[in-house]
Amino acid sequence: MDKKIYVTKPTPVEVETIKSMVGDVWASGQYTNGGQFHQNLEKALSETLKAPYFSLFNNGTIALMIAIKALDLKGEVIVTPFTFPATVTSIDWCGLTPVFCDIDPDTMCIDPAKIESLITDKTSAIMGVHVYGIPCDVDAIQKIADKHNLKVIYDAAHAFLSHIDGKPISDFGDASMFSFHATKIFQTLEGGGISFKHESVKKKAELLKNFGLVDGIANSSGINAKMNEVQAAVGLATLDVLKEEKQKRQKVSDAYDDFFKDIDGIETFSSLSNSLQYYPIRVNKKKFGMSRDGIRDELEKQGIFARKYFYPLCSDIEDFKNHPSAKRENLPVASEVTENVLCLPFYGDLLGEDLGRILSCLESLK
Ligand code: T4K
Repeated sequence: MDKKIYVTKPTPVEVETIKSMVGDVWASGQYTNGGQFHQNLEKALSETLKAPYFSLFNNGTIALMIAIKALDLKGEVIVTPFTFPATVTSIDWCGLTPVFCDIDPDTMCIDPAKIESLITDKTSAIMGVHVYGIPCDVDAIQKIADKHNLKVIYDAAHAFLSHIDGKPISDFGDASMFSFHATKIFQTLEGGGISFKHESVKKKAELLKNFGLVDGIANSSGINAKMNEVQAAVGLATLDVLKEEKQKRQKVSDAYDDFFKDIDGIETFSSLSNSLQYYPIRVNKKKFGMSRDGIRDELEKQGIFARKYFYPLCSDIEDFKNHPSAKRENLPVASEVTENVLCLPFYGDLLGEDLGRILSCLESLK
């Protein structure tokens, strides 16, 4: 069989560059706790994301939990079920209750029109996900939050390069979390970052991520959520190659768009997202003649591993499924979308033979 093609591949950095940077970390003798690489990366990302109050963390999931704690959220958080489990489990791990809200059929993000009916006297926040980097309806969400005095957190795990009419995605909400997992276009092996709206909340998060220590003494209930120096070094090296990776991914995205433009029953989303993180398609089985699962299986037979991000819904997770908001009848759009979306392989190195293989396999399914 031909070589396997996976849904993604880490953004390539020359191994010699990594060896040299890790060598520098080693030579410095400072491996973690906010060393020079951490400081340099935090500053560089703050500039890249145009996020003045930006902090680094050891992964995106813990970063979300820190955002919840730093904003002092309590009770219930209204959240989309169409996301990676980490969005919802971070709420649960902080001792809060996730309340599921249906999604918009066009953007697949939380539907603002369905939020207000879920607000109770226990609601403290709305957590939207810019899924696949497609921005949530941030204005409508903020209006609801202002009216009911709620905080807004965005899970921007997929939205590193996203912007709305030229405004950086980190401008919206009280906090936006970016994942720097190895599968993300900008990566630090594991890692995450948060852009905060207010400096005071960033300062609190900085304490929480380092055991709550002030001058070596814990004065609040913190945790260890620090990014280490090797992660930060990988991040700095990855930033240097980001432009090239973006250009290549844009070409892959254009090639997919071109292929799908005349195909009935396949919807694409590149016009809604500028994150270049995933290439999702939505399959209309009746019109295309084959289901999402059918396409996935056929690709797999050829060694091409597309992924059902995000199936099943988070509202189907055993620990959450008995909450009234988790009932399928309350989530009709999400229930439909989760059955029909498939993320095709998407990364710069696909250009050429591998992309050709995927397209000819898809061609044979038409
Ligand atoms: N919120 C949202 C909306 C998220 O999507 C995520 C994570 C989070 C929060 C949490 O952020 P982190 O705590 O992770 O920072 C992957 C990632 O592990 C996860 O970060 C990501 N979302 C999720 C959508 O995808 P899996 O279980 O699908 O990963 P895995 O290991 O199957 O990797 C997918 C493919 O990538 C593999 O088939 C091959 C390739 N790959 C993967 C790794 C790890 C590589 O080529 N090299 C690698 O090192 O979750």
